[in-house]
Amino acid sequence: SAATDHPPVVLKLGGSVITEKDRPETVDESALAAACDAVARALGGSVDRLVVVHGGGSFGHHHASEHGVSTTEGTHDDDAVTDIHGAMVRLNRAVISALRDRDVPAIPVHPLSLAARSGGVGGDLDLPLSSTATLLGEGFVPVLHGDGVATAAEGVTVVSGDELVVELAAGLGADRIGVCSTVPGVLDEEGSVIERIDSFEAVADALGASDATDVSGGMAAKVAELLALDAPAAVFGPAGLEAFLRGEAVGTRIE
Ligand code: IP8
Repeated sequence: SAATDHPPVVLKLGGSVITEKDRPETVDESALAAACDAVARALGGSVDRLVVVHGGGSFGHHHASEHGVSTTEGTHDDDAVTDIHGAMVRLNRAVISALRDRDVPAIPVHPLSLAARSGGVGGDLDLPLSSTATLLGEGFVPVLHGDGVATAAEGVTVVSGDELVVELAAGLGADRIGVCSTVPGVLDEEGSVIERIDSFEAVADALGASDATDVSGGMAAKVAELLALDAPAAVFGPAGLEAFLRGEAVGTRIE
């Protein structure tokens, strides 16, 4: 396995946190700056090793939907792949440069160049981790992102940042996982933050899924995947990032 001596923190920065959702390919500069400030303050202090994953926001998603590409619908059109991947690389550059401006040794890792769904849609994601693990061991902060991914029988499909987080956390033996989204945590039916989720049944109950078979998409599926990991996870909003990095309990803890 690619697990390292120093288990990393895996942090997802939601695409809707760091971009302006309604304006194509627009970074939310102040949100990105605040997130990178928090990361820079934590590194070398409360956080020893860190992997960052970011989502697509207004970069990846509109190109993907324009070309009819999703996690299950692929394309064989290289123009479509270039549009989607190109937009994600542009966002990745913005994230890397905001981190490097704060002396965080951030290095891009592009999933399209590494990963595959060799068993097709619904099969396991094959994400070789030796480059990420070695970068981590050498003191860098690898920054991955939602991207296109080679998919047997489909051409190229989308791999979401959330899927990457789960693979990275399992494969690297993460210490803890943070998912920074626009909401302050996993919300119950009344809109209050659920403090702790510790069982699959609790996920379904809390999120109002009528039975286990409903737990197939959206937040419930995300929570179920995080629950299956060994490491504790938390889902929180931008205001909780700093405290999460300090190791404090924030948002919804999934453990
Ligand atoms: O925002 C998807 O990543 P997500 C990125 O984490 C693309 O779902 C390429 C649409």
